[in-house]
This record gives sequence, C-alpha cells and structure tokens, in this order.
Amino acid sequence: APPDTSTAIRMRKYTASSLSPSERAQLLRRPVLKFDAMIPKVKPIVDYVRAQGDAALLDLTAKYDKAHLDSTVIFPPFAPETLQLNDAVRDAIDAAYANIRKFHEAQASADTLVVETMPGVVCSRFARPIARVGLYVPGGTAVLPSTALMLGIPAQVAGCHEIVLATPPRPDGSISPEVMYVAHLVGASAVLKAGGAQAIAALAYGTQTVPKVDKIFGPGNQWVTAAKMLVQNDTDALVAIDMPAGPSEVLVIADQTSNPAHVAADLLSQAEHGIDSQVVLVAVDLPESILSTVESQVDAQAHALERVDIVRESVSKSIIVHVADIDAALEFSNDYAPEHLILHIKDAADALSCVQNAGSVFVGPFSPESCGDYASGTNHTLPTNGYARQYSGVNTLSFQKHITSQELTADGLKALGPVVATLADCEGLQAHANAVRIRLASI
Ligand code: HSO
Ligand code: ZN
Repeated sequence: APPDTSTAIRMRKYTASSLSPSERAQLLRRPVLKFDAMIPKVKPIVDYVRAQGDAALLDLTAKYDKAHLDSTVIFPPFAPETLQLNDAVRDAIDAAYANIRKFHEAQASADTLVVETMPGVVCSRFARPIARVGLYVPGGTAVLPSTALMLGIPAQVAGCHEIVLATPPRPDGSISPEVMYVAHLVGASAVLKAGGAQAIAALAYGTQTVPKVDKIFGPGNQWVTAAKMLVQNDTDALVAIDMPAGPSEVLVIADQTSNPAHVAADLLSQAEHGIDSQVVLVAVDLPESILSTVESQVDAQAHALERVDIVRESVSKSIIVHVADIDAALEFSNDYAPEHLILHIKDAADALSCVQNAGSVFVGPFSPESCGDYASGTNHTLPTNGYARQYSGVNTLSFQKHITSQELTADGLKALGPVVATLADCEGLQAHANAVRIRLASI
C-alpha cells in the first residue's frame, strides 16, 4: 500500500495525577518483547553454527542476508579499497573517534587500589583487559558505524587483545566502508561478515576461522538479543554479555521554557530507530498552547522524514504524561528508568542531582541526544527497558575485570589469624582454621 500521509502522527496523552496505580504501572512498561518465544527459534541456529562452524555461517548468511560468501572473516590489514570514504565522512568519524576516545580513556582504571585494612594486612585491586571481545554492529534498517565506534573504542582503550567486530554483509558480500574504517581505527583483529543469532553463536563458540571471544557486546534485534542470552547461560560457551538490550527509548522532560520544535525533534530522533522504539514526553505544567505546538511539530517534522512509516508506528505507541511540577516529572522518569533522559527545563543542571535511574542524560537546550549518539564522547550503548535501574551503559570498565590480591606480614597474620580461625571453627571448616593455626604456631 502507498504510505499513508494523511493521518496525524501523534502520541497518547495522560495526566499523572489521575492515573490509578495499575494504569501508571502500565505506562511505565515498554512495548513487550517475547523472549520466551524467541529462544526456541534461535536455539536451532545457535546449535547449527556450533556444530558446523563456517559452513553453517555461510549457509545462514546466504539465507538471511542474501550474500553468497567464500569466507566469513576478514583479517587486517584491511584492503584499502574496503576503507574508501568521502573526506567529510572520514573527518566526522575522526572527530567523533577523538572525543569518544578522550572520554573513555579517562574512565580506564589503570591505577592499582591499595588499602592496608589493618596493620600488616594489605589488600589491593587492579584491572586487566578482557582478552577477547566480540562487538556486534547491527545492519538491518540502518548501517551503524557509530555503534562500531562506541564498542570498539572502549575495547581498544581497555587493552583487549582481540577485537572481533561482527556485522551482517550487504548482498554483494561487502561491509560498508564506514564500518570497515572504524574497524581499522579501533584496531579490530577480525571482521566477521555475519549477523543475527548466527554471528552471536560464532563469537560465543568460535568456528574454524572465527575466533571465540570472552564477552559479547552490542545492540541488536530480538534474534541477536535472544542469542546473547542463550549463549550467556551455556557454561560450555563460557561467555559474558554486556547487558540485555531492547529497543531504543527516550524520555524528554519539558517545561514552559522549552522550545517545542526542539522537543519534537528530539522525540523523533529516537522514534526513527525502529517501530518498537518508545518516546515519552513528560510535560511539566505545560500550557495547552505549548503542548499543541509540540504535537503539531511532531506531526509536521515526522511527515518530512524518510523514515516516516517507522516513526508513525513508534510514535503511536508513545506517550505524553502531564505532571504538575518538576519533582513529579523526575519521579516519573526515575520510575521509568529511561535509556536517554533529555532535560528541556529551566536550570536543567540542577535537576541532575535528583536523577536516580537513566542511561545517559542530556542537559539543557543545546544538548540533543544525537550528540551523544555520535560524537560528544559518551557511549550510546545504554540500558533499555528499565534496566537503567541496575545496569550502566557500556564503558571502558565493561571491557576490563578487576583482580584483587592481598599480602599479610607475620604481624598481620598474628593479628588477623585468630579472627579467621574463630570464624572457620564457627563454620565447621577445620582445614581453613588449620591453614592459619599451623602458621601462627611457627611465627
Ligand atoms: N540512539 C541509539 C544509538 C544510535 N543513534 C546510533 C544513531 N545511531 C541508541 O539508543
Ligand atoms: Zn539514536
């Protein structure tokens, strides 16, 4: 059917104070993802790749990506013709790379933490890179070199030894030069031309040519996410994942000082990601005149977008919530725990101290989310679906683990040993107590 350009693209409206607890709970939920239903679909793919390796990858890539490949992995040095970009794009990627690198270098924990907990008892903690990491860069409706930057830079900064970047090939078998250029910049050790659950399985188990990794990062569709969850639970794979990923979302808090056209533009910039994206506007005592301008701007700007059909669907699942004041706005936002929070409010920076749950915050009128999505320095791989309550976004520490150590002196053991022996006795673990007492007897 031809695209529907006639009907208005608008969000549903609610007033926070008149919601029942169950209505409020309903609004705080995201459009449901049926993971239980995905696992049985994904498992045969994962098992196929695990059993057949490269042959399965080639077969599945032909089937799902329509690309008929001879081999699935490219190793550096990458051929110059695969990296060819126009100058403006290369310069933009370089500028983004520099900012993201600067911010992620500042996060690395290079220093060893040393604490003498009591005289002669020294505890320390130091970081080591996760040796082999897999970075999933989605293909699908948009090619995302920015995601390659957001995953590749912290991996590089953390000092990971092997960086395997997986992304689905185009039907001609190639990878976009933008993604290849980023792979080159971040020092990727291999590019896997595969997407979906099959790429995740290859990273988790390795194949004849794909190196097995220790942790898999990156956003993806339901197939990718279900496959990540599946392999994470397989003790044979012995692989970790960054976080459970879901569709993109943004929550915008706007008051009378906000510019309605800017608010609308920010809402749409997230809504265009996919039909499952959810955008929420929390309107703080917003006069009807401003609100209706926001709504008409959403409608007008949406109709001018190439991705209007995606936006139409995501906006129709999205909501406007009226609240009386900024405290109520932040309460709603903290309960929703958005991936992105944009503060279009007076004295926006002051509100930060009240933000408890959010992936990343965009403060004030000149901080569109797009800047964080691409180039300001912060990471765009962030917790969705309310997981901002307990997860951080991807950062340099996501690519490291911390090892602790301790060294006791004889005096330290004299002081601490009796405490340990008593506790070991209390647990009935005699050998533990002996390991202390046998030493105390000889000091
Ligand atoms: N907003 C997305 C990231 C992205 N935006 C990539 C543009 N390209 C994460 O929620
Ligand atoms: Zn985005």
